[in-house]
Amino acid sequence: MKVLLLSTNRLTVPYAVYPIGLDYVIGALAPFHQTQVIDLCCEEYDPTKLEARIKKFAPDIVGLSLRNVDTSDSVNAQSFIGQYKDIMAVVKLATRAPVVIGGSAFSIFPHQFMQELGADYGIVGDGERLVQLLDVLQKGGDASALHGVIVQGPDKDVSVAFWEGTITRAFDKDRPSVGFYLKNGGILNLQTKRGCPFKCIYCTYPLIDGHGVRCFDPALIGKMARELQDAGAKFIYITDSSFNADMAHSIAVAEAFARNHVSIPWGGFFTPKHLPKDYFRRMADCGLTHVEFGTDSLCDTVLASYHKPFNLKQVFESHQMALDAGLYIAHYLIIGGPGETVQTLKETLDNADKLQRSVLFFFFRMRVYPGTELHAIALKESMAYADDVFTRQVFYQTDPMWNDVLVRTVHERSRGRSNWVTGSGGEEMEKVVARMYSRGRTGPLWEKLIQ
Ligand code: B12
Ligand code: SF4
Repeated sequence: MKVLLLSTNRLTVPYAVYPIGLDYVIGALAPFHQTQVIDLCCEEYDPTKLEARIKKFAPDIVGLSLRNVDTSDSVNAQSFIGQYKDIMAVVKLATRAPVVIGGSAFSIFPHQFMQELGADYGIVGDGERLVQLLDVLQKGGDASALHGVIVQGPDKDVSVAFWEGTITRAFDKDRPSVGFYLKNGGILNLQTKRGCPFKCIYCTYPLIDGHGVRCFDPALIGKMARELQDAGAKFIYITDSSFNADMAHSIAVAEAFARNHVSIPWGGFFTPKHLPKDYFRRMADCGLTHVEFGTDSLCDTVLASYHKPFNLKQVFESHQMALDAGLYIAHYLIIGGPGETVQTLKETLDNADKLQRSVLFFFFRMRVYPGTELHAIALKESMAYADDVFTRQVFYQTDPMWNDVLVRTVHERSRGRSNWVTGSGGEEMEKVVARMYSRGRTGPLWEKLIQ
């Protein structure tokens, strides 16, 4: 079949992100089907041109990749649902081929997206399973019987489903869109495993990738990293929910980078839990440069309330180890979730002062997603706003006055500190990053803010 895959993400905050998910979808489809990718991040959006391109390819099936529902940032709030509806309208105008939707945004809100966009099919979880859906469609079978697949029509219960075949990434350096990412920051990304074993109250990641950790073969990952470098990447971002969730695997991957002579800098998300003493030193020896800690709070009471798998002592120890290894460090904090009070906020800000040489990204309030413990808490606390978390970008709140206090307190304390950033920085940060990329700078660039 001729399969058109459309990456609908056009967000360039904090920077444009290579649509790695489609590489995996193509990896599963490639031996059996002809695929073409249109990446809407790489060009000025023009519905007429898009319609013409779709007509020219004349697909038998269209796959829409939906990455972000919204910015998940209460200070720079923006929803993308309207944008996806517009794109869907163009697709429908251009072709009568069935449309399948998938991607992280879809996996979080499958029923809602099916209804809003009027797609024919949806795949929750691993997109590799598109190959199974196409097989059923070609044979005239019942697609709704496939686990993790939704069809248009009456709602059926659906939960994340995984691909049990070999996971293969079909990265093609000659795909026209690759050049766009190389020119705009030079960051290409890499996945080394799927899933996260932890259970933080607000987190959607288990809805997308599951709780079970599925590690990829380090030898293959090392080769892929080298392929990205040879294609011209200037930085590799590891997309795993938590790179060190499986400590031994993360070390094996880093060593595979070294064996494959990967010499460009790389980074990813880490959990500041108990680490072997030489962990970051070994990582740094294999080229790791940027550590992004999903810290959330610097107060033990709040960490416990958020169900984080670490305590404050471990945050400071991990930070020090990363510092000693000469790494750039960022901490992501979520202010105002369940358990936050004036006192806990003060404790977090006082402790933030003690974290030397790092960037702190402050997100205010927690975005409420269905299927998370936070959603159950919000409903239990009778928060009227918690029943429509899709179309409204809903954030946990106990009292609106309290939210103002949070934001004001952090803003006052962050005055004069360029390394304390609100959310992902919004438009202002987007402009600065774009300007630096146009002058040839590469990588995530947040390290420039370190004081
Ligand atoms: C790594 C990451 C980042 C990194 C990306 C770095 C980089 N260079 O890649 C950084 C930190 C920069 C980042 C930024 C943001 N992120 Co982010 N990020 C992630 C994370 C952890 C992994 C994404 C990833 O690459 N996964 C690996 C690939 C292989 O998986 P995938 O894309 O989901 O694709 C699979 C399936 O979804 C499916 N699939 C994909 N496309 C299609 C298409 C079809 C047709 C089908 C059938 C299937 C299918 O098949 C693929 C293979 O199985 C996810 C959480 C998660 N676990 O998914 C959040 C996540 C995607 N991010 C999210 C958000 C909100 C953001 C930001 C908007 C935050 C902000 N305000 O700054 C920005 C947006 C950036 C941008 N320009 O788009 C949300 C999106 C959902 C939502 N809440 O709206 C997520 C889900 C986290 C969350 N809070 O819930 N992010
Ligand atoms: S460690 Fe990170 S990815 Fe894992 S559950 Fe907690 S917030 Fe989610």
